[in-house]
Amino acid sequence: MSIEQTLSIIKPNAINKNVIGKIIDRLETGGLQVIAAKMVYLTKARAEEFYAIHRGKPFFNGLVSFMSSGPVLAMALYGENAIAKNRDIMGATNPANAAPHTIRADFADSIDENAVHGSDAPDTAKQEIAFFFNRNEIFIR
Ligand code: IDP
Ligand code: MG
Repeated sequence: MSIEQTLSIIKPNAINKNVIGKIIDRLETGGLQVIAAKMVYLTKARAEEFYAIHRGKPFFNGLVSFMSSGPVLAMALYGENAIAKNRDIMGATNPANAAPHTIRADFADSIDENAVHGSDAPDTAKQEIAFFFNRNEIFIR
């Protein structure tokens, strides 16, 4: 067990559905603390930068357009095994395969518009938190 930080993003489709509170409740009830949060609009260029690892994949352009189609809520989450815990609470990338009661099972529209992002490993978590937050915007308590 280790105490970790991870990046969560509530994606534009979930923001449009007015379920920010419901999603944060899942995260908090699951044992994660929100230690940073900001609503931001990602330009196409910023979305491309965030998802650079997926450049060249068939879904890349659609992903970037979707992520810049409206504001997102970026959050840093904190807790024991936060990276894996967040991914468990999120559910599988494709909501058709997401376990019942996960965020994606309940709030995703499709694999392309799957409601939330979560970092997948300690190095990407660190990078992705730094993409959105300065150190003085993160409040561990
Ligand atoms: P993750 O968000 O569960 O970590 P990744 O493989 O990192 O999944 O993919 C990033 C995002 O790209 C996914 O959340 C999803 O929205 C989109 N994506 C991934 N694979 C596909 C696909 O096969 N078709 C359409 N969109 C996809
Ligand atoms: Mg990923």
